[in-house]
Amino acid sequence: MSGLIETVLNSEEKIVLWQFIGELRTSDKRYLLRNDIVCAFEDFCKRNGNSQKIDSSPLGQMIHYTQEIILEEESICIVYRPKIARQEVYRLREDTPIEHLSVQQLLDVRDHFVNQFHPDEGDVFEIDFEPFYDYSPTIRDSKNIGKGVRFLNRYMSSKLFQDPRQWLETLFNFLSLHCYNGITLLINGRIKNQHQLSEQVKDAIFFLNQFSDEIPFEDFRYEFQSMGFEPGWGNTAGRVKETLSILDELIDSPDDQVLEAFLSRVPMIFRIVLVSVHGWFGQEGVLGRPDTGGQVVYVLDQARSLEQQLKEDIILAGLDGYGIEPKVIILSRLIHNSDGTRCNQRLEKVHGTDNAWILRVPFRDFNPNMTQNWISRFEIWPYLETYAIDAEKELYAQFHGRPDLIIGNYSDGNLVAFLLARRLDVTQFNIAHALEKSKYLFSNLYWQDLEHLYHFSIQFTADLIAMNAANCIISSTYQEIVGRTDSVGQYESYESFTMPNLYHVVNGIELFSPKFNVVPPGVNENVYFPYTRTDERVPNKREHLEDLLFTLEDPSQVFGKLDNPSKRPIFSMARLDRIKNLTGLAECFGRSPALQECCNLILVAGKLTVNESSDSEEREEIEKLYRIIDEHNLYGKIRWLGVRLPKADSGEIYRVIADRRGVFVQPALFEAFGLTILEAMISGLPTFATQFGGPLEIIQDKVNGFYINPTNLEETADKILEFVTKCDHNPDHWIQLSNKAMERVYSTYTWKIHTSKLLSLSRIYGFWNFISKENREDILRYVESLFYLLFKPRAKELLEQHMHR
Ligand code: UDP
Ligand code: LCN
Repeated sequence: MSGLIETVLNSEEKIVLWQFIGELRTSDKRYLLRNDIVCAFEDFCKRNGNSQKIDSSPLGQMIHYTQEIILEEESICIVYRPKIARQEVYRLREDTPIEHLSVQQLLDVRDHFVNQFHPDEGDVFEIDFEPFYDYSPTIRDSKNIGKGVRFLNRYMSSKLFQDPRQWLETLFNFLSLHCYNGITLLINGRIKNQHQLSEQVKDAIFFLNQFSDEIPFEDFRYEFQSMGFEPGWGNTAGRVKETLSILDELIDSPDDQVLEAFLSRVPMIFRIVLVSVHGWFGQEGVLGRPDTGGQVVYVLDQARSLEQQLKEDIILAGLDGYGIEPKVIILSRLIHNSDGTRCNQRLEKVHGTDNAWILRVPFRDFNPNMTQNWISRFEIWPYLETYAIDAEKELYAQFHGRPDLIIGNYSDGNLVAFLLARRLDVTQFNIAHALEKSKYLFSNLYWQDLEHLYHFSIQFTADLIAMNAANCIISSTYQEIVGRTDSVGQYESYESFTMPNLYHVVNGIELFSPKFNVVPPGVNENVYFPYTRTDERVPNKREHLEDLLFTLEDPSQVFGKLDNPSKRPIFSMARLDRIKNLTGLAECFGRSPALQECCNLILVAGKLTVNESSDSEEREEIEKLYRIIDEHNLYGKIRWLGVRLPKADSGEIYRVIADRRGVFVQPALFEAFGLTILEAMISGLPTFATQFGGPLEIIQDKVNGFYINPTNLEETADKILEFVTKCDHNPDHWIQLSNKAMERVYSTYTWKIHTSKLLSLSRIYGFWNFISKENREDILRYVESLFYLLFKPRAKELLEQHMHR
């Protein structure tokens, strides 16, 4: 048992604990999550004049690490998380010894809580991935989670180097594989086996010693070829010699760093597919629509940056003269009824690139009412398997062959990436962007009630399939994987959970697997840059946006006329979905006359009227926002822009707010990462962002921004008020914070850092895929059975519902 719990139960604090539990029982809630527990405990301590208990006492600490409390008739069940990625479950009764519960028992307790525990009807299906992770090593220390590649290199090198003869053969086979459109790369048939490889490498280094470093590869290409070497080692004698020397070291005295250095140079990635299926995927006029936000921004920026980096790598490898051209394809869906967007266009070049494309493949017309139109990400499942089959053919045609790497995005894109990678035998990477399971609280426990709206039974199954099949998972933050000491990670929430009456997951993902790597995104620095760079800003645009934000009277675009447009602006921009919680920010502002006294609230959200939307959450949020404005009489204090801004304008808008010394607030109930936070910060805006999710890692509280708890409206208003009051007294305070925000983004969140890391990973995980293929087959077979036996029948059922709509 945890020492801390033992201390509490063996001391007088036990009485206080039961008093607290007694108080919890007086409210209606029987299942409390951490935020509820901490708030209730703070309240309890304050009312009992015991505020010092909150943090410092053993009971306070125990509460701090308690993630869940389930109030049973005569006992309580607590889910205790003493460490990152470690969960313990206990049942406590007042006069009986504490009982330790297993994961299975916890899942039964949860089922029981929702009246779905039916042991007499037989056992529930259990999903357990643990036995399948024997193909892979596991990281021991949780602080190394997310640095998988480092660990993997060490593991691979120690394994490979245990048997040098076998290792050399593996290396030889791997090097013999590489070619591009019929052009052989690296080594040719003159090197017939591993022994010759080892000898020829030394001879080649000796041969290269006669040239000075800058001599181009072309000058010695033919002699080099006769020794068994083909292009791909470098563009100059110096670079070729360096690469061969690394290989020589890898053969003679290998270690993990040499392995990484060598693999990072192997020219094996030229053609990349980024799968992003559901959204309105376009370059203009799509942002702010339901389901289309940061993922589109991320994938477009990533595609641009990948193309650029691949070009640089090709030049460095000496391959640019051979007709070798990188190609990046963003695979999305073609939407026939495209509502003024380009989503009905099959092929579109990505702006600012030579060879990056959006390839849109339509869903098969099972049901034209659905498939010709935009389909919510929650409804898309029945169309994905056949989509993958069709997309495979189109990709083959576009690339004139197979891609070298497939990166999935979001649950649907990751599932398609799995199907494609399996069929094409290509390395699969996943990027979650957002795992809905963490976004919608209790989404698994109450899945049956929510199924008609969200179909989580299909989505969570798809998530399990794709995340376990992937060779590598890219996450934007560490907390996305395993949270922090006080919060559960997004992937961690898939470790064990119940879908009552459907299945129990007792081990859904190995969090300590080296497949996890944190590679944060960047921000497009041509669009989002500091407000201080006045010479790069376009005066007309600035004036136009000032008018739009603060004064323009045009009911078709803007709601609200400000009484005093010169007050400090509190700004937010997001899609109008429930979790983004723009309505929560309006409510917070509405309840604080002090904040209204010194600030205006400016919201940019895609729409103004319910008639413009077919999305149920969006319609509800629109109605709610009008209600809040009315209830708190916010007329004259708020402006709500229902516009979809062109990209360049969305950059300038943050700067205009910064000109007026405004602040940015991101009030989401949960935010997986939060690109708007990077955009606001790089523009120089002091930013207040939700403490639930990724922003916790982007911002360092009170150093370069602030955390807010969007469920605590009063505290949030006070935090903003405290800051703006300080800035009113001392304008330098705003400037100091603004500078720190900009520094934070430039030092940590750039696309250049992202892409070089991603490409290095793709080579290393590609190599691992090559050497571990056979060992991975059993996990892939298990994954496939979940796909065919669980996913497909449920997706088919959904299709039938669609047919009857
Ligand atoms: N965005 C926009 N107009 C809007 C709403 C959002 O241009 O009306 C952009 C915003 O600038 C950001 C992205 O959409 O680049 C939203 O990304 P974020 O990661 O913050 O959230 P998501 O929408 O992906 O959940
Ligand atoms: C989806 C989200 O919800 C955001 O939090 C991320 O920033 C975005 O995708 C890009 O990864």
